Amino acid sequence: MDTLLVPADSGTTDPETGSRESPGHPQLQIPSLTRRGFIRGVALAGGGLLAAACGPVAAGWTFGPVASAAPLAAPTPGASNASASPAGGASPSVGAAASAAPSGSPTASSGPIPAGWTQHDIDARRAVRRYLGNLVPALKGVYGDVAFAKLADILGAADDYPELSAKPAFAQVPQLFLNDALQPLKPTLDNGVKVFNLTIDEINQHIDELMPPVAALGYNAQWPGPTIRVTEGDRVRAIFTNNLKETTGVHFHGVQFTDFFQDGVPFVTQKPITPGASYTYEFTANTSGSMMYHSHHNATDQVGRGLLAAMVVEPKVEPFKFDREYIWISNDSLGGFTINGHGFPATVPVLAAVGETVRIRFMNEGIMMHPWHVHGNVMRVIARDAHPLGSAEFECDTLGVNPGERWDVLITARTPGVWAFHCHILPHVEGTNGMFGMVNTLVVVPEKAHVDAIVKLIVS
Ligand SMILES: [Cu+2]
Repeated sequence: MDTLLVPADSGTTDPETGSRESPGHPQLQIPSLTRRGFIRGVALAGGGLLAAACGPVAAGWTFGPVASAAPLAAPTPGASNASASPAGGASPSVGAAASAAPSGSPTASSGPIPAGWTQHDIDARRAVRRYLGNLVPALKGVYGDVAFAKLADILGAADDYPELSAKPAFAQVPQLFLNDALQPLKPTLDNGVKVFNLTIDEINQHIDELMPPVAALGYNAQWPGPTIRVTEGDRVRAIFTNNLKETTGVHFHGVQFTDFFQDGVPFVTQKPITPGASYTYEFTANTSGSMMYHSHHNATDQVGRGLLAAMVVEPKVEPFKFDREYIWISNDSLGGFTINGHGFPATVPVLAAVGETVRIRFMNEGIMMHPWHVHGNVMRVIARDAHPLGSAEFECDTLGVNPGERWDVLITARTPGVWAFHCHILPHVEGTNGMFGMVNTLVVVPEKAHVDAIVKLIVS
């Protein structure tokens, strides 16, 4: 089983403590792909796309109840994203925040608008161009000449557009998640206890490289924080050092504690963790499944700003068979509608070869329900909130995940293609400037070697 993938950030993990150094600005370098002669070469610096990424933004991005309520209201045509400014402005709605920057610059598109199109079409296409970036030329070797010709036509590759020479949007941001396989948070052992050392930090989070980074929070300077992965029956000790200027508390969500003072709720089971202080939680992971850890103090604000992460307790004997595993944490506060701390087109695709089965662990750390819909494929739902469904397993293509819930699904890839995979509350995913926010894809390729090649391309 490959525990997925994905672009490791350039941060480093201290082997002793598991603490991560913040990687700062994007460091990923993807080598240029062979252009295969379907366009003429263009030397275009990807730096042009990074122009907006400078200082962090605090004011105007601060999460508040007014902002959170905005996406639930009927969107006002033309007001949802085109006019919003994530860098300034007063309290943009989260919907506006999620969609404004990536495609809000019509001047970025050049050339005439094709007959029958509007600026919406130009912007919508550009978002997808940014999502795929310079992976597009590689798709010829994956899907073959006929399919590739169609894709190239759909994207207008003959225009030799700038994004064709740039890394995919998801490779341009730091702290790409799902990388615990590459840089796991390794515990130390103390008399059989697995000891995890974590920090709670103020960070600058790039929801999308075209957006100014947002002033966020993160465990070990990551949003989401590093996955804590243990085995059923393990004794776990998690030591958190609070580097914030405010108090906090950490709750392990889904753990069936035997000592309620480990439950992480300030003023119920503990005093809050003060700035500069450390606090130790210790418990036995008695049950297995998909769990989370997050702030349980001023949580609307602190979780909304990024104090959220996955905890996976492996069973002693894994009853399910799967080839790859993805953690999919949604949030809908600071930075808009995000999957693992990023919004489309900076979301990281799910990859699978035909015949492979992927396990996705949906975790909702937000304040709204999100119905995840996969195109062209079927999800077999195997567990809810770390409880296997057994004979109640079912299949669907749209699965609502409420705040606090974890749902585990298996998808067996059967048909090659780039399949949309998105929240189906439409204001969370698409606006007048095209798709944004909670949009991703399931990329099914014919051979496992194709997955390996794409991963290598991404992480190299
Ligand atoms: Cu949604």
